[in-house]
Amino acid sequence: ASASVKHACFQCHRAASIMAEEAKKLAAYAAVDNHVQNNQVVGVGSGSTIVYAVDRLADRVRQEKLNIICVPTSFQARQLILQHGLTLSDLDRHPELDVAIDGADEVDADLSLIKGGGGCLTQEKIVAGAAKHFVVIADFRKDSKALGEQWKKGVPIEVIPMAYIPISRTIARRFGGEVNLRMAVSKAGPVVTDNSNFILDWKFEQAQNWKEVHTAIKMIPGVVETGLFVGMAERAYFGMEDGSVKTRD
Ligand code: ABF
Repeated sequence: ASASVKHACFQCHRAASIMAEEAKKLAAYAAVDNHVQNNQVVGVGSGSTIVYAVDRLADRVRQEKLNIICVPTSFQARQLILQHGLTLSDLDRHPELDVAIDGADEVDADLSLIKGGGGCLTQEKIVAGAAKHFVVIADFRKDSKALGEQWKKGVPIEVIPMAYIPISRTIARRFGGEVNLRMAVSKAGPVVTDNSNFILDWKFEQAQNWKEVHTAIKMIPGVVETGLFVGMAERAYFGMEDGSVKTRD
């Protein structure tokens, strides 16, 4: 009996992850179809959901013969752009973007986001901030009323390596909760970002005024950026379990 229970759980897990992948694709396709037009400069986010957006973008560029220039938010995004044969640029040549599309770890009712589960938050925020429109794509698991409801790993914070201990102590003292240095999967050392920095994950205990907290954390010497994106996203697309796409403005 226990073997069949295990088997059933594996099947459920597999069905749930297939559903989540389908939901990511729905959100990504909707965002690319609604927000990308010919002759635009597009910011390309990071993570697994953005892979579907780049697939769709590349299909549209080929089929509709669009002239699109892409600015990446990470090494991963850069590779995706190149692998799909899209035109790669940067903020030196294209400091103003028409739209940036990116994933998120959690999106609350006010469109405040936690980002940086993949460690690319600083470049993601720079690119989103340079765009006229910033659009988020996510599956139904990222949709929440208040930050922390769904994403349990905390707020990622990129820091200068030599400062990670004082910063961790200051955040825990002032805002409560627990702050951990993010380690590589091998546990051999810390995760190092595309900017050669470390990532702290702050597991907060209660909802906060995210704008104030973000600003206060940014003021701590050695903090490069926080994964709190407040007042930046214009719209979020959620792929839902029933195959629909939900939007939030
Ligand atoms: C990036 O990728 C990050 O800011 C966020 O942490 C993550 C979302 O990844 P996924 O699309 O794989 O859920 O956008």
